[in-house]
Amino acid sequence: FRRDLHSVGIIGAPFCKGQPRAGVQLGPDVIRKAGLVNKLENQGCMVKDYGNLVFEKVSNDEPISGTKQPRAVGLANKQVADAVQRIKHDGYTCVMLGGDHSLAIGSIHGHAACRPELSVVWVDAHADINTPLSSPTGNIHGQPMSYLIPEDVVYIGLRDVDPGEHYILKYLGIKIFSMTDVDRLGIAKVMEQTCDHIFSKIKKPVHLSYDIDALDPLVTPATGTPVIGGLSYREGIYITEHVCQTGLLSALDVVEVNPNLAKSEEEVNRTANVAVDLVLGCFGRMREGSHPDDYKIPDP
Ligand code: 4U7
Ligand code: MN
Ligand code: MN
Ligand code: MN
Repeated sequence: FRRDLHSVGIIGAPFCKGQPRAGVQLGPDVIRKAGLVNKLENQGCMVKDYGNLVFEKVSNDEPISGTKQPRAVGLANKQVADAVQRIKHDGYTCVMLGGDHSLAIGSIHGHAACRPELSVVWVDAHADINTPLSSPTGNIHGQPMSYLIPEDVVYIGLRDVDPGEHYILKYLGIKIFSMTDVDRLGIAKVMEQTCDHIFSKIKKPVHLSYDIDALDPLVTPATGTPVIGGLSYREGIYITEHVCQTGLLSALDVVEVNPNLAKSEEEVNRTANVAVDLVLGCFGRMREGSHPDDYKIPDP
């Protein structure tokens, strides 16, 4: 029942230009307002909140061969990469709160600058591996993986993959656990096999990129591209508990929370609370409970 000491560095990235729906830039503050920092501290974490990045307006950001707002996305990701690099350099496990998923370009790039051997676990309804040529929408939040070349990648939760993306995944032989695989194997086997895959040679630092739309829309309704048939709350949390137990989590993204797309205040809170629970699961929260090493039963 050991409680590990986690030091957590949080960076907010209030950015929405990797996709067309306003509101996802409010994600970092909505997640903080659900009590993220306090709850992490209450479970024994050392937390430093680096605040929110400030993104300057980019004018004349015309599409380039269908790809939308490429300059704004490029500049924002440069800032995210620098921030993540700084937080890793300061010795923290980095938590990047999005914002849309295009920000994973900078988050993983900055992380890889400090930990070149990292592996990626991508939890998402979508594969986000469209190239500018294969993309049906031109939205860069559907493309980040195509700009990244980590060696070890595992996908979990896929259920809405474009034809071009499916071709790329098969062509490159990328390990995927679709929702069909989650149904067949159960989440425990999926996580066992995920770790077998990424730790087959050496123990590598893990970058967990968690798109909130991996969960079922009933669990996390406030998001831009919801897809029916997603992970349950329990499966979603199990992933974080398992990654935590490896002791190798080095950076985490929580992205695509969009409070403007909720049908009620309750849906905003539901989504934000689940986002917080995912972070807590990554940093030692166990559903069976836990206690500090030096815990003493109170005297009568
Ligand atoms: B998210 C899509 F075409 N594949 O490329 C695309 F269906 O970060 C959706 O996972 C991408 O939410 C979803 O635009 C991006 C579309
Ligand atoms: Mn998604
Ligand atoms: Mn995504
Ligand atoms: Mn989305």
